[in-house]
Amino acid sequence: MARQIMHIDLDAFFVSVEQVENPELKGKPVVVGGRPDRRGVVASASYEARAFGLHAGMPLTTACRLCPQATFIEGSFPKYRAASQRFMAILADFSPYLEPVSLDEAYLDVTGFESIYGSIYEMAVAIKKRIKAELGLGASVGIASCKVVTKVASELSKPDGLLEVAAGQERSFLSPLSVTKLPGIGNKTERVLNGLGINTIGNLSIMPLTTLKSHFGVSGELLWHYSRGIDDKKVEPPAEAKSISRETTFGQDTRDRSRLKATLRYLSERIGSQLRQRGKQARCVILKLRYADFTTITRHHTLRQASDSDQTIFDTGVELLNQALSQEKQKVRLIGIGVSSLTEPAKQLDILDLSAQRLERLNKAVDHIRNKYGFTAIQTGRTLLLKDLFHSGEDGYTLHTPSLSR
Ligand code: TTP
Ligand code: MG
Repeated sequence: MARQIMHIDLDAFFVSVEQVENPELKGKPVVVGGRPDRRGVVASASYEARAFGLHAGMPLTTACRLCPQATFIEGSFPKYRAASQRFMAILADFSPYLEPVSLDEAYLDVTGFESIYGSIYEMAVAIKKRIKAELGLGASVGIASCKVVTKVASELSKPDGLLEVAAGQERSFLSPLSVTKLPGIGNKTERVLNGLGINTIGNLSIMPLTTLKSHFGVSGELLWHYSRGIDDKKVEPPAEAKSISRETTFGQDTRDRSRLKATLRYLSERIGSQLRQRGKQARCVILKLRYADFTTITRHHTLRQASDSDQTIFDTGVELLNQALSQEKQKVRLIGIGVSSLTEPAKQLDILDLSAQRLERLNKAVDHIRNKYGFTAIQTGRTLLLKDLFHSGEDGYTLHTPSLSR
């Protein structure tokens, strides 16, 4: 039996959440990502702003030049995360076969569900209605027999769209569209394809498989299948994250050790708190630095014993930072820290290791207060310095990252 899959993606997600909170922004050019005089890029642009050429990833300064009348909003990740959780909960009510892809995007396997809703199309209408009624947000939905076609269809139908591609029509639906509509085709791949005389997905679908493989390796095979509307991938529940990382860009490049360390301390605390919330420990700590000339390096260190302690993550990060700075004289533009090789916590702490037990109790107490009163309710001496660097909100400092990641 042919599968029936939906791809659901919220329209101008971050901006729309702001418009729900602030209805006078509806119907206007709005940008979330930061104030125009700051460095950074557009995270989300309203469709009215897109009419001026604005899009995600564009530097804010360019966005402001093209559309000075737009409202620029810093954005608040916790708000978007909360909206995302409610969005996913609505989808999970419709089918248990849910695969969240990002905050505002998910696949739903709905094979056989037409008996409940009359048709899959009607089911999609019901999903859109609930999202609108409960969250005030617009969603676009693609329906087809495989994931890649649903994704192209939802994108094509935006905003507030609904597009169903009938079984058997996958290839003819894709054929006239530009190759850039296929997921995974960035500027570089597009240039190579154009060089081969391929502009539409139809052009791509008649290329010999061997030609595509010779240019793109295994991805060539994937492209060849996609172009014919073939994608066997299942809708799968999310795998557990294999790593956690946090990073931020500085307002001004710096080599000031106390600033760098204060930021590292804050990021380490956020990671420690995430680890403990998920009941995980990490074996590997990774430091990321981007220097003034945009050179980016990562350095990692494997711990002898897995840990979820802020202090251990921070200490390891500082060691890696000192090593890196001794080899490079440039100022730092971005600093990030991450952990990987996540494991279940060791069953029992060594009962003789009183300091480890004390540390665990302290971490628990801090997490408890932060869950109740917000992340900045407790600050360590070192992170207090950050007050001058970042805006402090209820959920912590607002970091400057292109994706507004926590
Ligand atoms: P998208 O779904 O790609 O974009 P969108 O929802 O703003 O607009 P639409 O789907 O209607 O085209 O991304 C979802 C959110 O993810 C977006 O609102 C903001 C965030 N995001 C970033 O922070 N940085 C980015 O570069 C992109 C593409 C998205
Ligand atoms: Mg979206």
